[in-house]
Amino acid sequence: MKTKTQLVSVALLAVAATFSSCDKSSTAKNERAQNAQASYVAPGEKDEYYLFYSGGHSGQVFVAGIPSMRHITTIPVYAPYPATGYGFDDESRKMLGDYTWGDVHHPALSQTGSKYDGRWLFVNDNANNRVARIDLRDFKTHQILGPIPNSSGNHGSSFVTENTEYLLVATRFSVPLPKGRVADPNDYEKEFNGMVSALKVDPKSGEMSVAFQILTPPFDWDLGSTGKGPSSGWAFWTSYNSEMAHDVLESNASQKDRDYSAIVNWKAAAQAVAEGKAQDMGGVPVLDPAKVPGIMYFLPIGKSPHGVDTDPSGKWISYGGKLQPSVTVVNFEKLLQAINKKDFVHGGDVRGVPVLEYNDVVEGEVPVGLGPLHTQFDGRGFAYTSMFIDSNITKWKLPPWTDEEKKDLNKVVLDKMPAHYSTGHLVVAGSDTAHPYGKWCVAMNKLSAGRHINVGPSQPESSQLIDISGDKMKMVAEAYTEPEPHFAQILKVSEIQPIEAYPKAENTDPNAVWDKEHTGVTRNGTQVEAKVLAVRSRFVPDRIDAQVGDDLTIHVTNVEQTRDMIHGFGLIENNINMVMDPGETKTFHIKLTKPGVFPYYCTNFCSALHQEMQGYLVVANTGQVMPGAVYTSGAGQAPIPSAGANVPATSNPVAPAPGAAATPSPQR
Ligand SMILES: [Cu+2]
Repeated sequence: MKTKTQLVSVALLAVAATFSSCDKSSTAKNERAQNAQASYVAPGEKDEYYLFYSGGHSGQVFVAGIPSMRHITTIPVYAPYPATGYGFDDESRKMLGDYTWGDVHHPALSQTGSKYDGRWLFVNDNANNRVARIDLRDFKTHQILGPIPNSSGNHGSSFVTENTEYLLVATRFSVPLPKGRVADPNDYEKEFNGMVSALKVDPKSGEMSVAFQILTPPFDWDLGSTGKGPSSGWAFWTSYNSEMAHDVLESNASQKDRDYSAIVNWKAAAQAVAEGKAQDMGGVPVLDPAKVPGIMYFLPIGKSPHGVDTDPSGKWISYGGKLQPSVTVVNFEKLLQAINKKDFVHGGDVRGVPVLEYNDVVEGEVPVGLGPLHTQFDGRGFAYTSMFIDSNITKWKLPPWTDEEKKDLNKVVLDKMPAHYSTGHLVVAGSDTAHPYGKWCVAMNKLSAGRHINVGPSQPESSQLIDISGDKMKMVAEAYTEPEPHFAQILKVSEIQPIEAYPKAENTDPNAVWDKEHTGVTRNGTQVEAKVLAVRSRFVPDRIDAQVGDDLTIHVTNVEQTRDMIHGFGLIENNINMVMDPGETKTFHIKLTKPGVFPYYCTNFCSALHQEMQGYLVVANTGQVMPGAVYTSGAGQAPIPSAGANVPATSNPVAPAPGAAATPSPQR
């Protein structure tokens, strides 16, 4: 084992090597022209793939095209996004709950038969223990589940099973459970616990619910991967802090040469729950693996492993050894044999969870270099590992290996592509399915020092597009990436057909209005409800009357059925901006507290007369009725105002006194 000082000097050497290697990456002029052609998408032409990349603590998901690498849209998930009105209407406000941010890490496309089915994209929130579902029919967030009970730090998430039966997620932080219980961190080992959770996904609607959980020791679960083929029904997680330290983790959690991977039989766990073997904790059936054998095993993996990735065949599980210069390849068939034979480390269970013997199940340690984090696969037998310290992508060959290769696994390391700098995640198109597209790999770099023109202390991130179709990797393009990129998914554009408008026939909102006759404002006591229609280039009605103290609800239907004909409803000084796509109805509710006349206007450019698309919310004082106020229907309808009832809401300091002669304007 290397001492800490040795490790640091190795890291420093690596950084030096990185800086010298960037010279090698500068490409000759004709090569640059070829690369430009490979990633060039001419005006009017379209990209071949979607890249869905996580926006980290921006709380959003960003979509870029491949090969152009152009950022083409933002899907707001955990943070309000005025550009699409997300977080302003009642429905999205309710989804966001009390939070205005999230920490998106690992998007996962839904799968059927270990293949992307183009239905949903699930993304985790590490910060507030949630998972969201984006529908690829409209590229919008439709559900946010959580905070998940008994779960803190939803980092090892979200990983879909082969047919999207479950999303499997695990905790990064252990806390006293159930959440809300207080214990002293000094009693960490005794009082704190982690959890692996299975979230059920409704096969029709995609609706997620918490199905069951498995209690774990207080390790910090890091990343996960689901099985397929021979490893169908299984899932794998890495951990750091098998030392169970509660402070100075930088050193205290890096003591052991190996940390545990959790090997979870989720099918057996689901069966155990069905057989009533779980106990309720915070409303969730929780399995204790010490009492329910056969659902969880531990496998020691070196050192402070980070990524774990199952190859397309489902046989080889690759672990990035963060603090050791190799990727550990586990042979799942050997692993299953060891489990079936109960071939465990003698007397070496951890809290009742059997520990597998490393040498029984490991096929080899591939010497990829320094700082291996994540591995992706092209479906042709090759693997690509992101090297955080070496700052490159290393291509290597999956087993089966020849005897000669086994003797010296340096022989299976085939190519290295410098990346700038400190590659974190990488994604190969379709890598987590049984049918990768191969062709493109995107390296998402953590530090991009000097890759862009200077915009101040916060250096823009960068992602790099690598052609992996040949023997040697080829870097063809680089693009700015919105912060903060973690994992991504790549989907072929031809595999989905998002809608261009919400069909009128599918709008089931009871407050939708499609013609002028059904629009209007009703008043019941202090409840005022406006049904507004938006069409190029006006709102109907373009006047809404209410009073201070009223509960005002406004429903706006965009009656357009033409693609991209979007209208906004921005209400001045009331912090409201709804945006309605064609055929969509949105609602917001507001308690009126201040009198005044508040213009509302279309915030999304819609036509030559977009500027004219505006109206007035007239908020009179309590009990005061404006003479022009119109209520179309409803019990408790406001009385038809008489001239005597007209009392100005506020006195106008510049208006002439009643009866005074108007001052002639000198300008006319
Ligand atoms: Cu408009």
